[in-house]
Amino acid sequence: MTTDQLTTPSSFWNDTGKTGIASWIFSTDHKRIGLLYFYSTFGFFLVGVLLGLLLRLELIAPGRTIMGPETYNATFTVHGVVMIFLFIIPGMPGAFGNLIMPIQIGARDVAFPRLNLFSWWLYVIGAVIVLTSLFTGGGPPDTGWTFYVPFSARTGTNVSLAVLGVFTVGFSSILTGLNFVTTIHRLRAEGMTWGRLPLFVWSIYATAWVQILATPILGITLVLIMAERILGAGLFDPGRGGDPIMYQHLFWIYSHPAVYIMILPAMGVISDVIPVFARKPVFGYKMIAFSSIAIAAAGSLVWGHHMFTSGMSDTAILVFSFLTFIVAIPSAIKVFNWVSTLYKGSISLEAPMLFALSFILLFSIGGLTGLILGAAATNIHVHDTDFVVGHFHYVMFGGTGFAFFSAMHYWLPKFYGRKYAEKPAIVAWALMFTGFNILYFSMMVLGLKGMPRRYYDYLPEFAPLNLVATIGSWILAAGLIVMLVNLFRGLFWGEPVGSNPWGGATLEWSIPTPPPTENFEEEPVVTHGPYDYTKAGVP
Ligand code: HEM
Ligand SMILES: [Cu+2]
Repeated sequence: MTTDQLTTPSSFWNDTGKTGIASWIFSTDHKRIGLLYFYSTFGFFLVGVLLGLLLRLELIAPGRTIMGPETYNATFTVHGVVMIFLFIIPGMPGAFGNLIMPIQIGARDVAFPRLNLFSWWLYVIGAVIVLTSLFTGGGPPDTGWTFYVPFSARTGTNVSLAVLGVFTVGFSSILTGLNFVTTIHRLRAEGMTWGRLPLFVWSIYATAWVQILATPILGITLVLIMAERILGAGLFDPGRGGDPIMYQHLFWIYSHPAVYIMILPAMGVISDVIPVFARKPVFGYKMIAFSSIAIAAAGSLVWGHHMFTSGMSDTAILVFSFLTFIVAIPSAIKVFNWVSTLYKGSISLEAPMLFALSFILLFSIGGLTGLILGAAATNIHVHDTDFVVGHFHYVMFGGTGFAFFSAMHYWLPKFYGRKYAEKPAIVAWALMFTGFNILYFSMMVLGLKGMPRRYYDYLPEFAPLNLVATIGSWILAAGLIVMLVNLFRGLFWGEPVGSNPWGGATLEWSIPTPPPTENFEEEPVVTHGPYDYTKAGVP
């Protein structure tokens, strides 16, 4: 192809009307909004990475290295808040949910395009409020991303503003959920039955319900913190008849389901990437789709596993522990089905697939260590140690992060019309995979040995592994830089790609690259399932 891809007359890059920056920040096109979300959430990911590297640098040796205890507290809090509320929760639905889901169901846009734009704006406003909290009032919050009372009610740092920012971002998440549920119910093309929905759409659908049902609880909880701080309401202060444990319940009733907002769309990406690069229909389509819903439902009942040491009753501990084990079943079903899809496939190891395969391994390590934490007896020993930090980075970074990178390599060329170079992508993947495991495996071992989390200093016996972990973080960062340079150089100046570079059978591969403004010249009539590769490239 010799023509400049981005100037194809009908491409969404040229839709007329507004120009310049206004054509982006006031656009109601789901593709433009998807890219806005992509750049804003991924930008915050990079901010979070920088803070994470600073944490690791402080921990390279015992004692003070680059920052004192107060700064360390603020740094891990802002690292956590940025990564959770500004990157990983809004990232996948906002960026790839928006870019891909409407096309995969054969729609021209989401059900409420203007509400979609409003959601992005709310996200930006919330993010700006969070950033403002760092430089105003008593300075950056130092409570940890969980804002636990009574400390969060008393600390002089700027918790109120940070909480208001997170509250605003939460609204954005609820509205996105409503928009996506409506879109998937109402805007599927003719022939796009529920049994033909790509698994990514199923996962976005399950996620959207969690966004709608769980996020309001976080909203209320955050408002209560503000009431506590600003009005002295005494809701969580035992001195005034309040109950601090109540806060933990309210917080985790949202925040455990929120981990499914983080991981379900990632599982959807993997379910779409694995069959394409194994050149085989997905194994157990119905079970994968059903397990997304099962995870979303069962996951709503397990929040107490974050509170085993809080003084809950033995009955509550037993029930929450048992229910936690139940959630492992649908997750394991997915892993089994992905591995079965690989079995006897003709596997092609390009970048999206390498990231997807590492997702399976890293997510499995994250999930299995989650069971160690879910069992009350073992939990007590590793509670609040680096074992927990290792565990959740395996799930959130090794899982969702790597799935996000897979999606970036797999889907972004569709929107830019150009592709990254394969060899540097593989080098980047190898560096990241190696660095990641050195970093977080060391932290898990440290946790088992008793190294507590959220401390800027530690006993000398923990020094060697902390040094190893910090070196791991540099290898990881080096891989990240190679990936970014290669990916963006490719998207803007790389080799042009056609409409279906990977041979996929879902609808996004049946329209031109880059997609036209309204996706489909005429409404598609879907005649086959999403993994029927004999029909690749046709609706
Ligand atoms: C290069 C990348 C990263 C590095 C080096 C890093 C490093 C760290 C370290 C050392 C801590 C522990 C602080 C402590 O307990 O003393 C931490 C905590 C945390 N990280 Fe990361 N991290 C990275 C990426 C991520 C990602 C991608 C996510 C989520 C998407 C994430 C989410 C969190 C959260 C939620 C905490 C807990 C904060 C708290 O205790 O309140 N991190 N990180
Ligand atoms: Cu949980």
